[in-house]
Amino acid sequence: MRSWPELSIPELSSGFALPALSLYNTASAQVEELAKKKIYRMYVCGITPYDATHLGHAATYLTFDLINRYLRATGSEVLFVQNITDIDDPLLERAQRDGISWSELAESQINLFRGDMADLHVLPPSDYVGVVEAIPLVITAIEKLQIAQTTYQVEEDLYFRIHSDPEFGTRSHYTNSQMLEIFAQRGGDPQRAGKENPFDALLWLAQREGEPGWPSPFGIGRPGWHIECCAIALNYLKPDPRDDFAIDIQGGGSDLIFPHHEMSAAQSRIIGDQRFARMYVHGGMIGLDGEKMSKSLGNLVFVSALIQQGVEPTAIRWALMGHRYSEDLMWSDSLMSTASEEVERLRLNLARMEVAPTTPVIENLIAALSKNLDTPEVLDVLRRWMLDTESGVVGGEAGELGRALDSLLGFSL
Ligand code: 5CA
Ligand code: ZN
Repeated sequence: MRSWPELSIPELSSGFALPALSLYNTASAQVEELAKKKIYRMYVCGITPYDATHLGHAATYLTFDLINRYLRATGSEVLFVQNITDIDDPLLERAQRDGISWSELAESQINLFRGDMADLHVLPPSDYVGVVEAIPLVITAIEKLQIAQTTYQVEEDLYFRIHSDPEFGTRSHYTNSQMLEIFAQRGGDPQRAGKENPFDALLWLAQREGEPGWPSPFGIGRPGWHIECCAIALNYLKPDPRDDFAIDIQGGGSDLIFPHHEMSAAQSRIIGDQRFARMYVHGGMIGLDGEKMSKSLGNLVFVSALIQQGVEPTAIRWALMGHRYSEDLMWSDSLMSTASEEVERLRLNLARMEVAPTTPVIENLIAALSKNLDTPEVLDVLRRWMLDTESGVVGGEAGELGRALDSLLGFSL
């Protein structure tokens, strides 16, 4: 699938040393340093294209963009892959409700998403992969699970024995009853008769009447959700078999911790004979009117609507950076208007002939980012610099700061 256009990133001057990036790893429940490496492999779960792009999506992709930008600024290469769940139950349900074809709905939403990501200055993935185009890879992945004797059939559908992975559950840390409840809420089928274990994951769903299907050795049907992400990640990120983990970062919002990332990791472990991700990094949920922003609730604020109202994308980034990525945020219009004012003030300060010293500002914002993306501190560092500049402190170089803000924060000023 076509990605969105590449952006040029100004180089940080070599005078700035970037410490190793620390991130909160859901699997270890600790903030950990990501050891310096030449190549990082990052997989971020992409949209199901039927209601793009709301601020929850924007927050999640902004988080991984900041990680991408930081790791690239250290001089490393970042292989970054993202999927599109362009066939799944919710997409089919929405298409049916609206009386359009699922593929047209997906295509229009993917186009919207690409435009929004480009507007938001999110660096594009090295590979942007739809599930439909990845079906041959999914089939090969399922065949590997079959060879390892970890699959079984329930009627015409195929399941994975989740406990084939001895580490099942260790990435998400929920109790059995919590897992049961969440699994049922997030697309799982713990009650289905014929399953060996309630948590076993659907690998291949036989074609249902009125639904699309693709030929496979397991019959005509379509992939289950979790297998799509591990098949795409393992194929496009090309893990090094000598590494302890197939990839460095598995990312997404915290709604994916269980079952999605737990199940993908379990399947991947059998397919690749390697532990899946070194770190599981999750963004908090963005909400509106007291509830998580979600398509099913319909309480959405769209990036495209904000931009149409004249909000500048840098202000959207600023507004979302006001809270720590891992925490939930209740959105309000006042966050947007304050962010727009602060970004305008930043622009005016960068345009001054004389500005307060900039090198320590860049050092401080690098330090804040390195500490589990402390973006509230990043904004405070910039606010202190604006105050100093406005009160007549001199000695800085606005161009140097503007380039650092572009390269590390994706600000276009
Ligand atoms: N296609 C699957 C992942 S394979 C999916 O979850 N799609 S999604 O469209 O529902 O979400 C896309 C990404 O945005 C996911 O990483 C999800 O965790 C994140 N996300 C969804 N809603 C929110 C929200 N309200 N706040 C923050 N992130 C969200
Ligand atoms: Zn996913």
